[in-house]
Amino acid sequence: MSNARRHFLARAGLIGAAAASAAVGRGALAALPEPASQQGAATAPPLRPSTGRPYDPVVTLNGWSAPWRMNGGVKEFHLVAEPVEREIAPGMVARLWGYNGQSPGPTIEVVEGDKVRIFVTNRLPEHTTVHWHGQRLPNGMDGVGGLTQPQIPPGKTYVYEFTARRPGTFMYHPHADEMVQMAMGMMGLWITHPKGGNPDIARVDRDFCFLINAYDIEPGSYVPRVNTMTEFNLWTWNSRAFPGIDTLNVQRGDRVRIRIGNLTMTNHPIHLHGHEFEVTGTDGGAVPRAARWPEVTTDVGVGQMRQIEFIADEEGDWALHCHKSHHVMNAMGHEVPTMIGVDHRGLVEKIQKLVPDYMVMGERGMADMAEMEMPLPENTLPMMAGRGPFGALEMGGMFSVLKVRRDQKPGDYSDPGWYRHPEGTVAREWTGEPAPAPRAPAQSGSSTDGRKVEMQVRKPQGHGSHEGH
Ligand SMILES: [Cu+2]
Repeated sequence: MSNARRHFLARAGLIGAAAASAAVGRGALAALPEPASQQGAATAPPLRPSTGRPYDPVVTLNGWSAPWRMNGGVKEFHLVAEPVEREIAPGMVARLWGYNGQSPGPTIEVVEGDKVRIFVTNRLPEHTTVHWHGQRLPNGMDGVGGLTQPQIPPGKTYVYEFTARRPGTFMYHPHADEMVQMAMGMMGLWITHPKGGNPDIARVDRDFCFLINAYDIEPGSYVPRVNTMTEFNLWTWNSRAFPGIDTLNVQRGDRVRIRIGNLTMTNHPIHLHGHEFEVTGTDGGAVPRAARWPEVTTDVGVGQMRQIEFIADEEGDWALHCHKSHHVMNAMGHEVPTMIGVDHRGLVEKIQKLVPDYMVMGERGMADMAEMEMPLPENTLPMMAGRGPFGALEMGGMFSVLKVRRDQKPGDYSDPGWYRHPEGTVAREWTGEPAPAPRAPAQSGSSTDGRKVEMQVRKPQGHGSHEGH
């Protein structure tokens, strides 16, 4: 080895040693940020920022927000696309694809003007990308596989970099083998908080968010069918179905914001009881104040986001749900004919001689099904479930409760239990004179001369889709 060469190596070694002692973190910052991971489906408390610009954090229903690290003024996040196990509700686990241990992935929270770098590692068996829905960004950061970037192969990590230019409610999801990857649960929320005051963005006391998603998981199985177009059987918020969706617990008088994004194949009219709200923003940004109007239901179309706001000034347990009645149920056989008004007595006894377990459902409506303890295949949720202070709720799917309490402390998101109604404020049984008996019923299964007539009530053939109901 020449002297010059030896001299060069010595100098390089010295420089290296000086740099290492000056900033131990520099080497680490050149490496990938340690990806955070979440195992359970509990609602994490708001992640208060300890570095970067200040903001009021959101609460992701049955989810969490991703931690970041500051690297030379850039906020760095690390998403890992991977197979995950998600509890849809107690009693049922789904094998999905998601990010960082769960589906949906963690909510990413940044502030308007932040420079952001997101590392995306692909641990799926096939390629993927991430599209940052609603963002202003350089075209090559838009995440459309094949169009704006090569696909991210399994095992590789890609880097996305852009400035969060516009405050608002956004989401992220793959733009690669989309039908499969979204049917498998790959999605997450992105919130860009305003920098300083914004005339169209109010400060709120509670800021909740969730994504609407849907799965088709055959009773007794774990993996969604990925080719399903419309006939999903699990209607979920953040990959949770009632009674697995946490309640939204607030203090009376709070200004409450709820941000909702829809990544299913159909629209969802989201309905809140007891209050009127305004749509204050979409994924296109804040709605100017003069353009807002009051609503109690807002339709969230496919690929849309809505942020609603209201003052929670009525105490109680207020239902918050999708208004499509088939979306507040869990997996069920839609081939069940409508049986209301059909008299099965006699027939059942005959069948039971052949099939001892035979049971008829739906003769008096389907409410019985919420009370009945029917044997279910393993890993299957009952069609209607959940108990309230007055009995079975007969709900499933996209249903939760806004709990407004006088004494729910600021920052306390814990469940206060069921509402205690003030005396005399609950619907009650009439105990006076009974209602008159129905008049000779031409419409209810008897002919006018009192003879029994046969009634056939069936849903139209070919029903099976949730669309159009
Ligand atoms: Cu719905």
